[in-house]
Amino acid sequence: MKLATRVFGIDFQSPVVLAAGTCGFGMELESVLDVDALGGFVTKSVTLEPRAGNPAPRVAEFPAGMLNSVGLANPGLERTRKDKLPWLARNVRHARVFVSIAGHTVQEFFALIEGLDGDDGFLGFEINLSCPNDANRDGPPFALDPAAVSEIISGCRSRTDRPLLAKLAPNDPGLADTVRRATEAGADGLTLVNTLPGLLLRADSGEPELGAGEGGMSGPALRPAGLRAVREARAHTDLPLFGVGGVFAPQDAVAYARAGANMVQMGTASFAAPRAGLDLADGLKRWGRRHGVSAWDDLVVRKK
Ligand code: RRO
Repeated sequence: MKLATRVFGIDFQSPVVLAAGTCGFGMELESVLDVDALGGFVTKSVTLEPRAGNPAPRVAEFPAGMLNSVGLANPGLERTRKDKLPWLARNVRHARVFVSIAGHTVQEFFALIEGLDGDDGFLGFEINLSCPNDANRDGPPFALDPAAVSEIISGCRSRTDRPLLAKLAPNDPGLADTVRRATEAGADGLTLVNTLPGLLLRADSGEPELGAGEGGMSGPALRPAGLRAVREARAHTDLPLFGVGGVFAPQDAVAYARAGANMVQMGTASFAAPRAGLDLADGLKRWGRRHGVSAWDDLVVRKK
Protein backbone atom coordinates (compact mmCIF):
# COMPACT_ATOMS: atom_id res chain seq x y z
CA MET A 1 0.00 0.00 0.00
CA LYS A 2 1.34 3.42 -0.93
CA LEU A 3 1.59 5.44 2.26
CA ALA A 4 2.79 8.76 0.85
CA THR A 5 0.08 11.38 0.99
CA ARG A 6 -0.36 15.09 0.42
CA VAL A 7 -2.24 17.36 2.80
CA PHE A 8 -2.56 21.16 2.64
CA GLY A 9 -0.19 21.04 -0.32
CA ILE A 10 2.60 19.32 1.62
CA ASP A 11 3.92 15.82 0.89
CA PHE A 12 4.17 13.41 3.80
CA GLN A 13 6.08 10.15 3.30
CA SER A 14 3.56 8.35 5.51
CA PRO A 15 0.36 9.23 7.35
CA VAL A 16 1.93 8.26 10.71
CA VAL A 17 2.87 11.16 12.96
CA LEU A 18 4.00 10.97 16.60
CA ALA A 19 1.70 12.94 18.87
CA ALA A 20 2.71 15.90 20.99
CA GLY A 21 4.23 15.01 24.33
CA THR A 22 5.39 11.55 23.30
CA CYS A 23 8.62 12.33 21.44
CA GLY A 24 10.04 15.43 23.12
CA PHE A 25 11.61 17.50 20.34
CA GLY A 26 12.80 14.51 18.31
CA MET A 27 16.40 14.61 19.55
CA GLU A 28 15.44 12.73 22.71
CA LEU A 29 14.61 9.68 20.55
CA GLU A 30 17.75 9.86 18.41
CA SER A 31 19.32 6.72 19.88
CA VAL A 32 16.20 4.57 19.56
CA LEU A 33 14.67 5.50 16.22
CA ASP A 34 15.24 7.38 12.99
CA VAL A 35 12.67 10.14 13.45
CA ASP A 36 13.29 11.26 9.87
CA ALA A 37 11.65 8.05 8.62
CA LEU A 38 8.30 8.99 10.20
CA GLY A 39 5.56 10.88 8.41
CA GLY A 40 6.19 13.52 11.00
CA PHE A 41 6.03 14.39 14.67
CA VAL A 42 4.68 17.05 16.96
CA THR A 43 6.93 18.50 19.66
CA LYS A 44 6.09 18.75 23.33
CA SER A 45 3.90 21.81 23.85
CA VAL A 46 5.99 24.94 24.25
CA THR A 47 4.96 27.75 26.60
CA LEU A 48 6.40 31.27 26.81
CA GLU A 49 8.26 30.54 30.05
CA PRO A 50 10.00 27.27 30.97
CA ARG A 51 7.78 24.93 32.99
CA ALA A 52 9.05 22.32 35.45
CA GLY A 53 5.77 20.42 35.26
CA ASN A 54 3.59 18.73 37.85
CA PRO A 55 4.65 16.64 40.87
CA ALA A 56 5.49 12.95 40.34
CA PRO A 57 4.10 10.49 39.59
CA ARG A 58 3.07 12.09 36.31
CA VAL A 59 1.92 8.91 34.62
CA ALA A 60 -0.20 5.97 35.82
CA GLU A 61 -1.27 2.93 33.84
CA PHE A 62 -4.55 1.07 33.96
CA PRO A 63 -5.63 -1.94 31.91
CA ALA A 64 -7.18 0.06 29.06
CA GLY A 65 -4.65 2.86 28.85
CA MET A 66 -2.80 5.55 30.70
CA LEU A 67 -3.43 8.69 32.72
CA ASN A 68 -0.95 11.58 32.60
CA SER A 69 -0.50 14.91 34.23
CA VAL A 70 2.87 16.09 32.98
CA GLY A 71 1.81 19.69 33.49
CA LEU A 72 3.36 21.16 30.34
CA ALA A 73 6.96 20.50 31.38
CA ASN A 74 8.99 22.18 28.63
CA PRO A 75 12.04 24.41 28.15
CA GLY A 76 10.02 27.52 27.20
CA LEU A 77 10.20 29.66 24.07
CA GLU A 78 13.78 30.91 24.23
CA ARG A 79 15.46 27.57 25.05
CA THR A 80 13.34 25.87 22.40
CA ARG A 81 14.72 28.34 19.87
CA LYS A 82 18.28 27.98 21.09
CA ASP A 83 18.56 24.26 21.96
CA LYS A 84 15.81 22.40 20.07
CA LEU A 85 15.06 24.01 16.70
CA PRO A 86 18.70 24.03 15.50
CA TRP A 87 18.89 20.25 15.99
CA LEU A 88 15.67 19.82 14.01
CA ALA A 89 17.00 22.07 11.24
CA ARG A 90 20.19 19.99 10.99
CA ASN A 91 18.72 16.52 11.36
CA VAL A 92 15.20 16.33 9.99
CA ARG A 93 14.88 16.36 6.19
CA HIS A 94 11.87 14.19 5.36
CA ALA A 95 9.65 13.99 8.44
CA ARG A 96 7.32 16.97 8.86
CA VAL A 97 7.71 18.70 12.21
CA PHE A 98 4.97 20.63 13.96
CA VAL A 99 5.81 22.72 17.02
CA SER A 100 3.01 22.47 19.56
CA ILE A 101 2.32 25.73 21.36
CA ALA A 102 0.27 26.28 24.51
CA GLY A 103 -0.65 29.68 25.91
CA HIS A 104 -2.23 30.44 29.23
CA THR A 105 -3.89 33.44 27.66
CA VAL A 106 -4.95 34.25 24.11
CA GLN A 107 -2.09 36.75 23.82
CA GLU A 108 0.48 34.12 24.77
CA PHE A 109 -0.41 32.03 21.72
CA PHE A 110 0.31 35.07 19.54
CA ALA A 111 3.62 35.76 21.30
CA LEU A 112 4.66 32.13 20.76
CA ILE A 113 3.88 32.29 17.04
CA GLU A 114 5.75 35.58 16.70
CA GLY A 115 8.70 34.21 18.67
CA LEU A 116 9.05 31.00 16.67
CA ASP A 117 7.88 31.82 13.16
CA GLY A 118 11.18 33.18 11.85
CA ASP A 119 13.21 30.11 12.89
CA ASP A 120 14.09 27.04 10.83
CA GLY A 121 13.59 23.39 11.72
CA PHE A 122 9.85 22.93 11.49
CA LEU A 123 6.96 23.01 9.05
CA GLY A 124 4.01 24.26 11.06
CA PHE A 125 2.33 24.78 14.38
CA GLU A 126 -0.10 22.66 16.34
CA ILE A 127 -2.16 25.02 18.48
CA ASN A 128 -2.85 23.11 21.70
CA LEU A 129 -6.29 24.35 22.71
CA SER A 130 -7.11 21.31 24.81
CA CYS A 131 -4.50 20.55 27.50
CA PRO A 132 -6.44 19.11 30.45
CA ASN A 133 -3.59 19.60 32.93
CA ASP A 134 -2.79 23.29 33.07
CA ALA A 135 -2.70 24.36 36.71
CA ASN A 136 -1.99 27.96 35.60
CA ARG A 137 -5.38 28.29 33.97
CA ASP A 138 -8.72 28.60 35.68
CA GLY A 139 -11.65 27.03 33.91
CA PRO A 140 -11.92 24.68 30.98
CA PRO A 141 -9.43 24.41 28.11
CA PHE A 142 -9.73 26.95 25.29
CA ALA A 143 -11.17 24.27 22.99
CA LEU A 144 -14.36 24.30 25.07
CA ASP A 145 -14.76 28.09 24.75
CA PRO A 146 -16.11 28.83 21.23
CA ALA A 147 -15.19 32.52 21.20
CA ALA A 148 -11.62 31.73 22.32
CA VAL A 149 -11.24 29.14 19.54
CA SER A 150 -12.14 31.73 16.91
CA GLU A 151 -9.95 34.42 18.46
CA ILE A 152 -6.87 32.23 18.94
CA ILE A 153 -6.95 30.58 15.51
CA SER A 154 -7.64 33.79 13.59
CA GLY A 155 -4.95 35.66 15.56
CA CYS A 156 -2.42 32.88 14.89
CA ARG A 157 -3.48 32.80 11.22
CA SER A 158 -2.74 36.49 10.77
CA ARG A 159 0.76 36.02 12.24
CA THR A 160 2.10 33.10 10.19
CA ASP A 161 1.89 31.58 6.73
CA ARG A 162 2.93 28.16 8.07
CA PRO A 163 0.40 25.31 8.32
CA LEU A 164 -1.70 25.57 11.49
CA LEU A 165 -3.28 22.56 13.18
CA ALA A 166 -5.84 23.13 15.94
CA LYS A 167 -5.81 20.40 18.59
CA LEU A 168 -9.31 19.88 19.96
CA ALA A 169 -10.81 18.14 22.98
CA PRO A 170 -12.64 14.79 23.17
CA ASN A 171 -15.22 16.11 25.66
CA ASP A 172 -16.59 18.99 23.59
CA PRO A 173 -20.40 19.00 23.61
CA GLY A 174 -20.34 21.58 20.79
CA LEU A 175 -17.75 19.90 18.59
CA ALA A 176 -19.53 20.71 15.31
CA ASP A 177 -19.49 24.42 16.18
CA THR A 178 -15.85 24.26 17.31
CA VAL A 179 -14.87 22.58 14.04
CA ARG A 180 -16.76 25.17 12.03
CA ARG A 181 -15.13 28.03 13.96
CA ALA A 182 -11.60 26.62 13.60
CA THR A 183 -12.19 26.14 9.88
CA GLU A 184 -13.56 29.64 9.35
CA ALA A 185 -10.75 31.19 11.42
CA GLY A 186 -8.18 29.76 9.02
CA ALA A 187 -6.83 26.52 10.49
CA ASP A 188 -5.18 24.27 7.87
CA GLY A 189 -6.02 21.08 9.72
CA LEU A 190 -7.51 19.73 12.93
CA THR A 191 -6.02 17.27 15.40
CA LEU A 192 -8.67 15.22 17.17
CA VAL A 193 -8.38 14.44 20.07
CA ASN A 194 -6.37 15.40 23.15
CA THR A 195 -6.65 13.23 26.27
CA LEU A 196 -9.92 12.87 28.20
CA PRO A 197 -10.00 14.21 31.79
CA GLY A 198 -9.86 11.33 34.27
CA LEU A 199 -8.88 10.23 37.75
CA LEU A 200 -7.34 7.08 39.21
CA LEU A 201 -7.61 6.48 42.96
CA ARG A 202 -5.75 4.05 45.20
CA ALA A 203 -8.17 1.59 46.77
CA ASP A 204 -6.23 1.46 50.05
CA SER A 205 -6.00 5.18 50.79
CA GLY A 206 -8.37 6.90 48.39
CA GLU A 207 -5.41 9.05 47.29
CA PRO A 208 -5.02 9.92 43.59
CA GLU A 209 -2.43 7.84 41.76
CA LEU A 210 -1.02 10.95 40.07
CA GLY A 211 0.88 13.59 42.01
CA ALA A 212 -1.33 16.30 40.51
CA GLY A 213 -4.60 14.45 41.22
CA GLU A 214 -6.54 14.38 37.96
CA GLY A 215 -5.00 13.81 34.53
CA GLY A 216 -5.70 13.08 30.88
CA MET A 217 -6.60 9.56 29.76
CA SER A 218 -5.10 8.06 26.62
CA GLY A 219 -4.52 4.66 25.04
CA PRO A 220 -6.99 2.08 23.71
CA ALA A 221 -9.83 3.41 25.90
CA LEU A 222 -9.60 6.77 24.10
CA ARG A 223 -10.03 5.25 20.62
CA PRO A 224 -13.85 5.33 20.53
CA ALA A 225 -13.83 8.99 21.60
CA GLY A 226 -11.24 9.83 18.93
CA LEU A 227 -13.10 8.00 16.18
CA ARG A 228 -16.38 9.63 17.12
CA ALA A 229 -14.82 13.08 17.13
CA VAL A 230 -13.10 12.56 13.76
CA ARG A 231 -16.27 11.29 12.14
CA GLU A 232 -18.28 14.21 13.50
CA ALA A 233 -15.61 16.69 12.40
CA ARG A 234 -15.53 15.16 8.92
CA ALA A 235 -19.25 15.86 8.59
CA HIS A 236 -18.58 19.58 9.11
CA THR A 237 -15.25 20.36 7.41
CA ASP A 238 -13.15 19.58 4.36
CA LEU A 239 -9.95 20.33 6.30
CA PRO A 240 -7.32 17.62 6.67
CA LEU A 241 -7.91 15.77 9.95
CA PHE A 242 -5.24 14.17 12.13
CA GLY A 243 -6.88 11.36 14.12
CA VAL A 244 -5.39 10.52 17.50
CA GLY A 245 -6.47 8.32 20.38
CA GLY A 246 -5.62 4.66 20.81
CA VAL A 247 -3.74 4.15 17.52
CA PHE A 248 -1.71 1.00 18.11
CA ALA A 249 -2.27 -1.47 15.24
CA PRO A 250 -2.76 -0.97 11.48
CA GLN A 251 -6.49 -1.60 11.79
CA ASP A 252 -6.75 1.28 14.27
CA ALA A 253 -5.20 3.67 11.76
CA VAL A 254 -7.47 2.31 9.01
CA ALA A 255 -10.52 2.87 11.24
CA TYR A 256 -9.47 6.52 11.62
CA ALA A 257 -9.16 6.86 7.84
CA ARG A 258 -12.63 5.38 7.46
CA ALA A 259 -13.90 7.96 9.96
CA GLY A 260 -12.39 10.72 7.82
CA ALA A 261 -8.82 11.15 9.09
CA ASN A 262 -6.18 12.00 6.46
CA MET A 263 -3.40 11.33 8.94
CA VAL A 264 -3.04 9.56 12.28
CA GLN A 265 -1.04 10.50 15.32
CA MET A 266 0.35 7.91 17.67
CA GLY A 267 0.81 8.80 21.32
CA THR A 268 0.57 6.24 24.09
CA ALA A 269 1.73 3.38 21.87
CA SER A 270 5.00 5.13 21.07
CA PHE A 271 5.43 6.18 24.69
CA ALA A 272 5.63 2.51 25.60
CA ALA A 273 7.58 1.42 22.48
CA PRO A 274 9.44 4.27 20.78
CA ARG A 275 9.66 2.42 17.44
CA ALA A 276 5.89 1.86 17.30
CA GLY A 277 5.38 4.62 14.70
CA LEU A 278 7.75 3.00 12.21
CA ASP A 279 6.31 -0.44 12.96
CA LEU A 280 2.83 0.96 12.28
CA ALA A 281 3.90 2.21 8.84
CA ASP A 282 5.31 -1.25 8.00
CA GLY A 283 2.14 -2.86 9.33
CA LEU A 284 -0.03 -0.59 7.18
CA LYS A 285 1.86 -1.66 4.05
CA ARG A 286 1.22 -5.30 4.94
CA TRP A 287 -2.44 -4.53 5.75
CA GLY A 288 -2.87 -3.01 2.29
CA ARG A 289 -1.31 -6.02 0.58
CA ARG A 290 -3.57 -8.44 2.48
CA HIS A 291 -6.72 -6.41 1.82
CA GLY A 292 -6.00 -5.44 -1.79
CA VAL A 293 -5.80 -1.70 -1.03
CA SER A 294 -3.08 0.01 -3.07
CA ALA A 295 -3.02 3.45 -1.42
CA TRP A 296 -3.71 4.93 2.03
CA ASP A 297 -5.52 7.78 0.29
CA ASP A 298 -8.11 5.30 -1.02
CA LEU A 299 -9.15 4.58 2.58
CA VAL A 300 -9.70 8.18 3.61
CA VAL A 301 -13.40 9.05 3.71
CA ARG A 302 -14.17 12.56 2.38
CA LYS A 303 -16.90 14.97 3.42
CA LYS A 304 -20.24 14.17 1.76
O1 RRO B 1 1.60 18.32 29.67
C1 RRO B 1 0.56 17.69 29.88
O2 RRO B 1 0.24 17.30 31.02
C2 RRO B 1 -0.39 17.39 28.79
C3 RRO B 1 -0.71 18.24 27.76
BR1 RRO B 1 0.14 19.86 27.49
C4 RRO B 1 -1.74 17.89 26.83
O3 RRO B 1 -2.09 18.62 25.88
N1 RRO B 1 -2.34 16.70 27.00
C5 RRO B 1 -2.02 15.87 28.00
O4 RRO B 1 -2.59 14.79 28.12
N2 RRO B 1 -1.02 16.22 28.89
